[in-house]
Amino acid sequence: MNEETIKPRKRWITDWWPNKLNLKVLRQNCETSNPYGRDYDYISEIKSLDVDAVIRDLKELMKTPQDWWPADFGHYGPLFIRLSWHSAGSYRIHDGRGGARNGSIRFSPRINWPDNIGLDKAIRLLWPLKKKYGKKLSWADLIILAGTVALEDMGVEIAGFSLGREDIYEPDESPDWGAEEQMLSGKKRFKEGTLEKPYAATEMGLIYVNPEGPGGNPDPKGSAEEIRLAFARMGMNDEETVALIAGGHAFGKCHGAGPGKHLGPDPASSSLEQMGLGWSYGYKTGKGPHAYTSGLEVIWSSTPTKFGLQYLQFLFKYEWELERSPDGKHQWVAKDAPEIVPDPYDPQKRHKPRMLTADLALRFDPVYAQIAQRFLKNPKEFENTFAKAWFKLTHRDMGPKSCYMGPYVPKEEFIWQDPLPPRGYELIDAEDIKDLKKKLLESGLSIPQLVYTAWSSAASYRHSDRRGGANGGRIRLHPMNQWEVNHPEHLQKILPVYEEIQRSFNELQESRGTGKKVSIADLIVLGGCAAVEEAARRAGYNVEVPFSPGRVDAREEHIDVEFYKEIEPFADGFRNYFKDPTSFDEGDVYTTPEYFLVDRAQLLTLTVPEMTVLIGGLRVLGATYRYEPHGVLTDHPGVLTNEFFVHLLDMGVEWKQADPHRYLFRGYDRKTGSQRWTATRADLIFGHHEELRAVAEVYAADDGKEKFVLDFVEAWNKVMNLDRFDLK
Ligand code: HEB
Repeated sequence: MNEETIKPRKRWITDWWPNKLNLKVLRQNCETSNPYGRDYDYISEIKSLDVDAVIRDLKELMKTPQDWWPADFGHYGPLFIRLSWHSAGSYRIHDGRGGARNGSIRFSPRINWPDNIGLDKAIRLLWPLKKKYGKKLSWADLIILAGTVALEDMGVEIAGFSLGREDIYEPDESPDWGAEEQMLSGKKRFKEGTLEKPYAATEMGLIYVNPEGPGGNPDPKGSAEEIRLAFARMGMNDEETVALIAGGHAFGKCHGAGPGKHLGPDPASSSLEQMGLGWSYGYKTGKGPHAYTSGLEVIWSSTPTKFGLQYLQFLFKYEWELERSPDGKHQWVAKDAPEIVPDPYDPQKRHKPRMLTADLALRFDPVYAQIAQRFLKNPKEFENTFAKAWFKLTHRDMGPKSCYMGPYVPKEEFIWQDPLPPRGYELIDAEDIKDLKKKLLESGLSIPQLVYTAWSSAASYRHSDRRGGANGGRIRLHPMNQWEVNHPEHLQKILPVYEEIQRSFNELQESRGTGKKVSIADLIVLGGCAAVEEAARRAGYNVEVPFSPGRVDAREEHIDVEFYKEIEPFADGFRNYFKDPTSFDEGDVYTTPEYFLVDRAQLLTLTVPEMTVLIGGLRVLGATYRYEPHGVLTDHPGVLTNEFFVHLLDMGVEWKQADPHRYLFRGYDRKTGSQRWTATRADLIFGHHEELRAVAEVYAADDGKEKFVLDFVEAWNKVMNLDRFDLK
């Protein structure tokens, strides 16, 4: 029996039907996966963590080499920085997934990526500290803290650090990393300077770009092109990019002591007795001076455990000559330089400075070069820019500043944290809420309009990086008010209605001296809640839709404009929106609307039943894109009935394709042949897909009517409050 050749005993359903819409991402990490159980609350655990003790322990551990995996230059700092960077660096802006917050670098696929070779060892080196602090310190926090403390220990004035990343206990399968079966897919993905969304890596299995250059071609300018796009996908501009690379490669080395053919398989494929470590290397001792990670053999500076400018100095000072690493990979050596770089293990030995093709990009791209030259002249600016970019890199998926924890949270607030102004006025009370609901319902705005606007505002939230959501009322402002799916032309007319209600309410409160005010952000949500309540009443159910006031209105200066421009959705099954495939931008991914529906549901942390009941409700409420009838399978839109499910599962209706893209369908009465309905893929999937159908049946049943209303209200309330960190 050998781990690489073991044949699976059984086939999984996904092996037989790989194209079946996979709902697994909506069932990840349920309570039963977490060994700490339901009552565990990481956030309250870390309140009693002695962070300074952890930092002291880390500093000691970093400088205590272990025989089983020796430390280059006697310091694990560079390795830990690479670990943090690879944990955080696969974040991408388009879906906010892939970052450091859940510690998923410990699991497949990430732990097995060829770009992460060696990080299995880095994590294992940290195990004594994880063991010591147990439930008070997650792997996710420890990994980012390790890199940050390493920077500090080696001379960087860091910008701060926050705790608060809770671990998961199974792989995170929500990110779409790409369709390639093979790792290191070459240049295929990065075509003509574009990359499909949401990808950020130019090849499968990389964090960003191939260090040898595009597809292994040692072309520094081509590499710069790749770097620019890949780092933009991480939300980094040119300055941040230069600072990060030059700052990161101030430290450590590349590992490629011998030929790659001696390298063992990745952790998931390696033999049982390797105990989860991968890539054993059969060349000489296979570690320390004989280690193999990237197959490149490069030491950038003569002070690889000390922060400084040498990387940039060498980059511009020397002429670089292409050479091959001991593994035959392209790298560059400083032609006319003396042997000034120390050996990690032999104090007698010295080397010439070396660089990767991706490093030379910073010299041969004119824009990068200009920034790098400026950093060379202004070392303090370089250090500051690096420290801030590092902070952003490692914290940008943590959400607003109110989610930050611990003694080292910087005072400054950053635009990528979706800052909100302080409230500064009294909250409205239950009486006010009742009055305002009445006003909203009598304002002339229809139930579909009220619901659609509230949904558009709240469901912009994504849990992957805790951005978006109703708080801030960003839907009022550029660029979210221009998103096609948000109905810019309707919004222009709808928003003044909310503003008028706000004005008269606030004026009245002011004249009474109550100190109370209401925000548009709250009114938008409240309008949706009032409309849902009214629609339930019309269906014969007197339910109260919960509402928690306290949202504030952001102003233009609080908006990360570039970011919100970039993440405009091209699909949203909840509103039955799918951008016309003929007008897709370069880089938009074309796959099915139902795939994007599930993807969005995952970002909203919805379960399969929650997603199902929300679709059924939003449709009968008429809250569809452009208020089209697609999927509105009821003769009384605006009444909260279970009719979407009843009619969807009705065998008296026959569905037929209505357009060549197979996006739209028509439902005909089987007896009379007359057309009854139209619907999209995001509707019919609830009849087609066996698991979704199973849930739809529950709501379509004669005893499902009330359950439908109650479950819809609960799921609605969940979505409206996803970003209310102030309530938690
Ligand atoms: Fe880095 C290392 C690549 C960015 C930090 N890098 C490394 C290596 C490579 C690379 C290949 C080697 C590995 C081994 O071991 O062999 N990078 C790269 C690229 C990029 C980068 C391509 C993009 C352009 N880095 C980066 C950043 C950072 C870093 C951003 C941070 C900030 N790195 C690093 C470090 C190191 C590396 C620290 C060292 C490690 C050791 O020493 O171990």
